[in-house]
Amino acid sequence: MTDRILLGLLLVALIVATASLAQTFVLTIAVTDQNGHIDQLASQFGDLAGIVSSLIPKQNASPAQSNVVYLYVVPDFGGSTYDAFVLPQSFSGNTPNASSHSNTAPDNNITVTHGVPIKFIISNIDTAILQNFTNQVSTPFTIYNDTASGQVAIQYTQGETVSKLPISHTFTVPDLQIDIPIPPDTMVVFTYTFNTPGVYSYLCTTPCGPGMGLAGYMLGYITVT
Ligand SMILES: [Cu+2]
Repeated sequence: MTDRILLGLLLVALIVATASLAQTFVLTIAVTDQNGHIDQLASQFGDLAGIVSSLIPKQNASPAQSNVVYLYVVPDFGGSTYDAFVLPQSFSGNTPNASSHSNTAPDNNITVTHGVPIKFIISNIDTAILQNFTNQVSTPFTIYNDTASGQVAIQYTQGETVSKLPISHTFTVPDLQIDIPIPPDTMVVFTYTFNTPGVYSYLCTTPCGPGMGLAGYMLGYITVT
């Protein structure tokens, strides 16, 4: 019985508090309104609960999945010679010690949704030329390069052959025939639609050091949901 009274009192207090909050809100709108449309605004903003909830960031909602994936290629990211694919959110400015087995590998795993075009933007700050790349283009891509005469974008279309292109690394998904060459000091952009949910490894096939084939460095996983 006492519990019910307490609950009732709490409910009344809550109603009073909400009502006074509503008044404050309407008053604020009235003051800030310069056109004198107070009544209109008041009725327009009558649904206070709806307004307030729309103003509060939905912190518990799952993060919106972006259809753009930004990826850095960072030479010596894990210490000397340990090059890596690095997600912007994982780049802290510190160098993880890749040769230490006790060290947790950086998270460079990517999650995307199947059936929608995903744009990959890969920024490579490595200036090393480690291999010449030759292959037929399966997934079209564009290489952006800064030259003495300005920025140059070179597009590679499906079916054409790339011949002896000097590269630092590749972005390769063996299961999906994605094989994108990454020349030194460039940005490489391509769009791919993953059709089947699953987990796919992405890696660099250029002999670029001990980061090659090492999860968190030149190897990561793409989860397609
Ligand atoms: Cu590499």
